[in-house]
Amino acid sequence: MALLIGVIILSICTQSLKASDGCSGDLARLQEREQLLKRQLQKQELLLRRLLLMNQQNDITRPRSDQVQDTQYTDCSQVYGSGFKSSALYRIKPSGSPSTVKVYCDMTDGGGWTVLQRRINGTESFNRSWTDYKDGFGDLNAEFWLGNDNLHLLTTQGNYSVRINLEDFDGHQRYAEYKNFQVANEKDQYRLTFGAYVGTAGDALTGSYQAPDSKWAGHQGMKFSTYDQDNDNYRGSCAQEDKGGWWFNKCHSANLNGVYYPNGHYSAVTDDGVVWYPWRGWWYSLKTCVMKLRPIEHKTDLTSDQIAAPLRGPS
Ligand SMILES: [Ca+2]
Repeated sequence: MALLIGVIILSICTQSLKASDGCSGDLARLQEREQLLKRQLQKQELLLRRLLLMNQQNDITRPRSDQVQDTQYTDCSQVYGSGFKSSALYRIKPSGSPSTVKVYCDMTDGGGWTVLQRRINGTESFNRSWTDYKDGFGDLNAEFWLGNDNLHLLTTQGNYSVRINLEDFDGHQRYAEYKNFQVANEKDQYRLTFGAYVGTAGDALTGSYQAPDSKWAGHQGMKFSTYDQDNDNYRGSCAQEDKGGWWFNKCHSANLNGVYYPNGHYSAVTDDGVVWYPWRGWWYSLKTCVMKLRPIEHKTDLTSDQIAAPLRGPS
């Protein structure tokens, strides 16, 4: 608008007061002003283009436009099966979910994993309320909890495995996988049940590595607890003492929502670190932890991986 007014004044000035010295001064100032406004406009257009580009790059990776409206994936395994092989954010709609849910799909380890929890650097507090754990919290590209309602919907729409990838501060990696991982609804305090274990990190969830421990340390059949809702088997509150929400017993042999200690080894009043007991014990807090879900019938598309490999560059 300022530019337009400037041009009009400029035009009037030029036509009616061509010979006037005073007008020449005004004319020069207006021309200067016009150039300034043009430069500002160019800057703003450039900024807008950059913002649009950033938005396109950072936004949810959407399925091809012809599938956006028609296809609703119930989990990341279906996203993978439809040809989307990049680990990124996608929208899914688990059966029974009132709305779509933004999730991080992990397409490594055979692909098709819906990530439910991630710890990488301690930026997010996991000492959160019942409502926070119910709805989920954090940043899907960094540290987060997907939410207990989503966990319930996902794990009850089929037969799901959970895979837990762990890393310590020396760069060593281990994993644990459980079949038939299922989280009950809120009425049943998101009770946890799971089946057979395979892996390299040790079977912390059943606590069966030492038979007597499973009675108080195992997590099979445990309800979820937070600092404001104590559903554990301990006379006190495990969630308050161990500072995170979890399926506590009396209290745990795995506490993956515990306090993030930046150096691994720690000392505290209770074993409140990011703990996976059978691997590094109660007094070592892990560096990274990712928990992810996939239906047991998931099919890894090896053919496309094998085809994709030679296409990386001409030989
Ligand atoms: Ca208690």
